[in-house]
Amino acid sequence: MIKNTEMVDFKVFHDKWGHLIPVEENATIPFDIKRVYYIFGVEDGIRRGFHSHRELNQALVCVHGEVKILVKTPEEEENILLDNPARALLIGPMVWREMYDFSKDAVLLVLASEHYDEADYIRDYAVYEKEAKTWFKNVVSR
Ligand code: T46
Repeated sequence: MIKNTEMVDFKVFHDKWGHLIPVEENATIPFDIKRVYYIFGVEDGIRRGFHSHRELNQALVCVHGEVKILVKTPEEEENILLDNPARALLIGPMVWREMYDFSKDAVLLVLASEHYDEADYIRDYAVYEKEAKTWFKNVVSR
């Protein structure tokens, strides 16, 4: 995995009535969960994201359908298929992300460590690249 990203497998409780996955802050997910949002109904060919966060930690779970995520730093990049409600992609600070190839039925659930703050976004790739190069040089990443 590239720096500041990680996959987490959730414990699934299976029984004859179906499946259940509990998710707890600072346990299953290694941060406080202050915000939850979900993305769905994304049309064919749409690509979203195109930004990084300065501070935010997030866990992305495709709870239905599938979606691909490009995660990228100035040094490396990876494309990850999310197609399992029992797996989360953790994305830490200063990682560029794009979400694409949403299946029609995809529901992408996101658990976030902070409330919404537009000032935490870096939406210009050139600005991101400059800040991220310095950040990765100076900060010990997870
Ligand atoms: C991320 C990826 C995975 C809010 O008002 N509150 C919120 O909590 C969020 C997430 C968004 N918004 C508003 C801001 C925009 O007017 O919803 C609109 C769409 O947001 P955005 O274009 O940022 O959506 P994505 O899919 O490009 O990115 C989102 C998150 O914003 C971002 O943090 O990492 O999903």
